Amino acid sequence: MTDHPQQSLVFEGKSQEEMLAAARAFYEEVKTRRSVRDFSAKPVERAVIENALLAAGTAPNGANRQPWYFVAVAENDLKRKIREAAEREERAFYEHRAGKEWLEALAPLGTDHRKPFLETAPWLIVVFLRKFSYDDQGRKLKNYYTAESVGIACGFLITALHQAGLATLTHTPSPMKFLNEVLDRPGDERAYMVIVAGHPADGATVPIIDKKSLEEIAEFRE
Ligand code: IYR
Repeated sequence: MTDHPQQSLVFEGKSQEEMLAAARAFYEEVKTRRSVRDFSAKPVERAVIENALLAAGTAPNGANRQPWYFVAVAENDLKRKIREAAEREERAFYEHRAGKEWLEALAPLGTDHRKPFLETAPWLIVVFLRKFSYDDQGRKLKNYYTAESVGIACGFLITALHQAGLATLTHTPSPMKFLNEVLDRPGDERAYMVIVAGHPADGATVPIIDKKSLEEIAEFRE
């Protein structure tokens, strides 16, 4: 066992009925989330984003190194720079890098290199992955399971934003190195994802797609 200080777990249990009702209600809620590509310019107050980021920061992660850093961008000039750089990368992706199979997979989504939402949406949350931490003396420490940890934090973030009543898009321009430059982040941080957040535009549409059934994604061995 460890010498590290411990405290009693604070855990609110539920009855069987409450548990099933809560599990169902959560599913009903999260299944209404859709990736939105058509945003309104309607502002979202910073405190909403702050709380969603606090929720993201509670994610389980390797050795509690919390290997993430979030830059929440609302500033118009920065959003424009991000859009311009992302569209340059995306153009190269759609014209050269993607290949036929990938383009076919994307066809139902109707995406192309144009990313106007990067300027229209009130918030772009740029998520960085930190391969290393630094202790009080500035010594470099390895972080662990960084991709898993940051992925989970992004899941929390998207879910927090959704339940707050916001639309999101997980955007992954590739390569994302330009984000370090535009946002002045150190070279040992890797841009992981851009989460676009705001209100959907009036009349926004989303592709008709379906989710796999439980039988397709899971099995039980009891
Ligand atoms: N990053 C590109 C392409 C793209 C890739 C996947 I996989 C998607 O699910 C959606 C888009 C873009 O943002 O257009």
